[in-house]
Amino acid sequence: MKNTRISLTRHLVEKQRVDGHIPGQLRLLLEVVARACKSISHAVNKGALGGVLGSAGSENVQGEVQKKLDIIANEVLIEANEWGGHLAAMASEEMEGIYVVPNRYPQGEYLLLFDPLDGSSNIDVNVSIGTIFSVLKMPDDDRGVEEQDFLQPGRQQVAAGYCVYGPQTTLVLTVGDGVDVFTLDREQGSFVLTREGLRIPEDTQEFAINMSNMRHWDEPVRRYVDECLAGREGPRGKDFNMRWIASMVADVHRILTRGGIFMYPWDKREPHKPGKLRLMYEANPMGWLVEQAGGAATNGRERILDVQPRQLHERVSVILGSRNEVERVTRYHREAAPAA
Ligand code: P6P
Repeated sequence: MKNTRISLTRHLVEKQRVDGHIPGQLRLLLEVVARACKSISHAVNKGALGGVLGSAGSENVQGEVQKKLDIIANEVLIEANEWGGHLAAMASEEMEGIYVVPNRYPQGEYLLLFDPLDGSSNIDVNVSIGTIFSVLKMPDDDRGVEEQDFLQPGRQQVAAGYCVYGPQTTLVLTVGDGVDVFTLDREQGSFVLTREGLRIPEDTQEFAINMSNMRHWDEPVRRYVDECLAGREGPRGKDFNMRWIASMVADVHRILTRGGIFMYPWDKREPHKPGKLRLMYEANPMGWLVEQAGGAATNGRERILDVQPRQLHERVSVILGSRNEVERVTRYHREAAPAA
C-alpha cells in the first residue's frame, strides 16, 4: 500500500511555505535535532551490544553520575548542530557553561537548550528515556552571545519538543500552533507524522508523583494526593490510578497521550532548592507542549512559562498535565499561602 503518511521534513516545509509559520532557519534546526535524535535512538537501542551502558565515571554540573549514554547523546547533539549556521550557542544539562558555535562556522539567530538523555537512571534497566529540547531566539544586539541571553522566560520559546526512546521512537513537537507527533519509521529511516493536534483531556483519574517522598511534601501536595487516595468514598468521588516511571519524558508522553497530572514539587529534603527538575531544558519545553495541547503547567503558584530564570541550571517545582487537576493543586497552594 502506498505510504500515505507525510514525513517530518514535508510537515515542516509546509509550515514554512504554506503557513509561513516558521522561518527556514528554524525548520533546518528542527530537522537537524530530529536527525540527532535518530542517532541517539540508534545508540540507545544497541544497549549492552554497543558497550554504551553503565556509568561514564564522571559527574555533571548537577553533581549527578553521568552515564556513558548521557555523554554520547550530548556529543551527538553538539556535533549535529554546531556547523549548520542556524545556532549562536547551545546549553545542556550535561555542560556547566554555554557552548558557543565555533568561529569556523557561521553563527545563527537561535539558541538551543537540551537535556540530552533524560531519565538516565532507567538506561541500564531498559525503561523508556528521552531527549528534551527548547529553542529560543537570540536577543537583538550586536554583541557576542553570553549565558544571560539564554535567561528568557519559557513563554519566549519558538519551538520545543522531546524524543522518547521506548517501544517506538517518537518525536513530539510544537512551534506554537499545537502539538504534533512523529514516529520513527526505521525502514524509511525518517520520522513520519502519526498524530496531529494532540489534546490533553481536561480531567483525569491518574496522577504521577514519587510517593516515597510523601513525608517531605508541603501541605497542598499532601492534601491533593490524600484526596486522590481516598477515592470514590473521599471528596473527589472517584478512584485514581498512579504511575511513576521516573523518566519525565515517558510520564509526560503518557499524560499528553491520555491525560493525567505529573508532579515533582518542592519538598523538605533540600528546602533551599525550589524543586528537582530544571527550568530551562525540562520544565519550560514540557510546560509549553502541555499548554499547547490544552493542559496547564505551574510551579504551584505561577505559570511555569512566566518564571524569570536567574541561572542556566536553576530548578523549579513542576505541576503539569490535565488543566482542571493542575488548577486544583495550584489553588490548594494559594489557599495554603495566599501571600507567597
Ligand atoms: P526520582 C530523571 O532523573 C528525572 O530528572 C526526571 O526525568 C524524572 O521525572 C525524575 O528525575 C525522577 O526523579 O527522584 O523519582 O528518581
